[in-house]
Amino acid sequence: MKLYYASGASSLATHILLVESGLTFSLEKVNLDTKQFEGGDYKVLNPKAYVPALETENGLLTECAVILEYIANQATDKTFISEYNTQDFWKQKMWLNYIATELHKNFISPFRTGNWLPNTKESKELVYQRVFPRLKLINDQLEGQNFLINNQFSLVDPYLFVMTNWIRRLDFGFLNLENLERFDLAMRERPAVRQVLEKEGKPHSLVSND
Ligand SMILES: N[C@@H](CCC(=O)N[C@@H](CS)C(=O)NCC(=O)O)C(=O)O
Repeated sequence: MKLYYASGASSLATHILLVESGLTFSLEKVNLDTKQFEGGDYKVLNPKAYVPALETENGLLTECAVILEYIANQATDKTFISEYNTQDFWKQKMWLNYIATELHKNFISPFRTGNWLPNTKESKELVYQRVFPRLKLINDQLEGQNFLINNQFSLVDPYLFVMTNWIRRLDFGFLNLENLERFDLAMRERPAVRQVLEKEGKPHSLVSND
């Protein structure tokens, strides 16, 4: 498997789950500004022109939530995804979809080309207004637990971690989101998360791609 990623982008979630899973994979860094990677024009490979994308024996997969589900299904550790058609399985689906549609897309600036984070005071404020109530809902779910479902690490947590990492990057702070801060710190304690953050290094710029 080969993961196409950009530092600190939503691809971080898939990168973390790949390391957690112990599966063999390689990495290909994509420059989101130029849409180039070492192998050439990324748009030719993935016409959606965004990350993550995962090259698999089942073809090129896109959409972060789907890739997370794919990795969890390939892993020998079966704790990342619940058994099909159980209550927890559907809970995981709901949270993945919630993070993808209510959070991920709302973190994106409507004033930029591409799907990237806001970089002006005004756009940051607008994004904060949109994401705060949605983050608060998750914060309340996390009362008394470190991970989103049954206090056990699962495929949804790396995706949520991308969001808490963006809270930090955008300097939003965790006021009234203290459970989310605790979650973020618990994630940072995981060896896989540390390893991936170190490997990805400095995140993709907030100032380019306007
Ligand atoms: N619907 C896609 C959205 C992916 C997406 O928005 N990726 C962003 C990074 S977080 C990206 O690559 N944007 C390209 C750009 O801004 O040029 C998914 O859920 O994976």
